[in-house]
Parts: sequence; C-alpha cells; structure tokens
Amino acid sequence: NAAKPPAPRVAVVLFLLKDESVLLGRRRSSVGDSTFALPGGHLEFGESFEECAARELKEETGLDINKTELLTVTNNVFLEEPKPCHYVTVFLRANLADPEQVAQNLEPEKCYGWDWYAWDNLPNPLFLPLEKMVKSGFNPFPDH
Ligand code: 8DG
Ligand code: MG
Ligand code: MG
Repeated sequence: NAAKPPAPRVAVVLFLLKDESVLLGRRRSSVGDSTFALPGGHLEFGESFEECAARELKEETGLDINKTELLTVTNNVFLEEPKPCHYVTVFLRANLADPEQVAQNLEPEKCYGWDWYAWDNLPNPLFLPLEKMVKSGFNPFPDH
C-alpha cells in the first residue's frame, strides 16, 4: 500500500526590484538548501496573492512594499528532495515603499541572509524554480 502523496500547495514569491537588482536569500531548508531564492512562502487561507507577498516579505526581512503586480505562475515538482513536494508558484513584483529601508534576516533558521543582486550578475546556485525562469529568458523588470 503506497502512502498517499501530499497535495500540491500554493506558494507566493516576490521579485523585489531596486534599480537593476533583486533581493535574494540563501535558503536554509530541506527544499533547495543553500540555493539563492526569492522571498516568499505559503498562501494562507483567505489571502490574496498581494497580501501573501507583503506578509511573507515582512516576516522574512522587515521590508514594506508598494506597486505590487502579478507576473506569472509556474508549476514546480520536487521529487528528488528528502520530502518530495509540489508547488504552484505565483510570482509577483514590487518596489520598496522606502528605498532606504534595509533587509533584516528575521528568520535565520530558514535563511542565511538577504542581499541585492544585479539581474545581469545573479549568484549561483539559484533555487531551481528561479533557475528555470532565468534560463527561459524571463525578466521581472518593467518594460521587458
Ligand atoms: P511559510 O511557513 O512562511 O508559509 O513558508 P516558508 O518557510 O517561507 O516557505 P518557503 O520555502 O520560503 O516557500 C514555500 C515554497 O515556495 C518553497 O518550498 C518552494 C516554493 N518556491 C518556489 N520558488 C521559490 C522562491 O524563489 N523562493 C521561495 N521562498 N519559495 C519558492 O517555487
Ligand atoms: Mg515565510
Ligand atoms: Mg520563505
């Protein structure tokens, strides 16, 4: 009797844009450990995508955003991870409400730290869902 597989879950992640850069954090997690990923997390019951992105960013970095916009959705199946999982990942973009605000690492058990990376010089390795988008030529900046 095979165990029933877990259901797919909805994740909301954010391209936080500043000049030509995006905010990335190095994951400390059983899924994609040590890879560079966007801020974000699980959609909670009753939330809009925009509310989820703002809440997750605030919990993870302390930052506040405005001009939040929906970009795209991807389907991500992680069969090779210690705990296989499946995410429908919703990507949004936003700007900092206050460009002077500094990212704090508020969940150090889940992230090694946040930093800004120029889009044309992203760090390695990227978290697989993000890596796939970059390789496909996706660009999160307006006017692309
Ligand atoms: P939560 O308990 O705060 O809701 O969740 P979290 O601890 O912040 O979850 P997460 O791992 O940061 O995000 C949930 C899932 O979203 C993650 O396991 C896989 C999926 N996901 C992607 N791409 C990205 C990404 O670039 N960044 C993040 N953080 N998650 C991503 O598919
Ligand atoms: Mg979170
Ligand atoms: Mg997260």
